[in-house]
Amino acid sequence: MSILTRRAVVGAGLAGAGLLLPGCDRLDQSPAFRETLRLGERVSMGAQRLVSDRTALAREFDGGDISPVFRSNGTRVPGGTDYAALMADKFANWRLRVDGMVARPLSLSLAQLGAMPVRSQTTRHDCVEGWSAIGRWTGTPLKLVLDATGVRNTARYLVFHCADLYGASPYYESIDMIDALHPQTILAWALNGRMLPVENGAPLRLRVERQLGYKHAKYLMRIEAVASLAGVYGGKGGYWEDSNDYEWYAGI
Ligand SMILES: Nc1nc2c(c(=O)[nH]1)N[C@H]1C(S)=C(S)[C@@H](COP(=O)(O)O)O[C@H]1N2
Ligand SMILES: [Mo]
Repeated sequence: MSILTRRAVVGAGLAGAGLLLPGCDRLDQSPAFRETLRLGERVSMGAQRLVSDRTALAREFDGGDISPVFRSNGTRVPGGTDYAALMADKFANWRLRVDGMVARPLSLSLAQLGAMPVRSQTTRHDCVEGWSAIGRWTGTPLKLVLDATGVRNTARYLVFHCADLYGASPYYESIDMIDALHPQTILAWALNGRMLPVENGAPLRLRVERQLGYKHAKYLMRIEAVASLAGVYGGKGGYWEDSNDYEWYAGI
């Protein structure tokens, strides 16, 4: 911001408060100057809105608001012998890989995730297919996992690789670092006080509460930090983005 604009903004603020400074009076009359001021305001308000919107919290509900049934959508149980074997021993042999652009790749068991600090939140899930449900999710804040693995600051996205296939393509999703570090972004292993049911993504699913349902990847197997989404599967950042042109950023 130039000194002229800075002075002008201060002057305008005082004018708005009914304390117009005499020295600013003439400058304030100039149409060109007024235009510059309006433009400056628009730009900074736009930037402000962008930042605050992305970091604001999603609404949290009370226990009494929890839906009697949290319906399942998409895959209800991943096919294939690998997932069947994991399910058979209640996910004792399941591991979450965290790799890509990280200093220390990790392989985390459910017990290890459960031993980390926990967050619970009662939120509304909105699916593009036109239904919503309120549930209480409990899990590990994603930020803590990222801190443990040392994500490089050149990484721009996280890719969530899932256990289920749609034909030959695995379900996957991705988010940027603003959502990754958001306090309500958790790796959930419980729903409504019980271990996550298979139909809702056992043993672990993403909750990214400021976005629509399809971003909340279920059946997580691997989180990969990348600089670009271009080389990942179809390149659009998610299964539905690749196959049906869904929006990559599905903010609500
Ligand atoms: N791995 C995987 N994740 C997924 C899906 C899926 O089919 N497979 N469906 C998505 C969609 S469209 C929605 S609305 C939610 C549904 O979550 P729920 O089954 O717990 O209701 O999961 C999302 N995550
Ligand atoms: Mo959905």
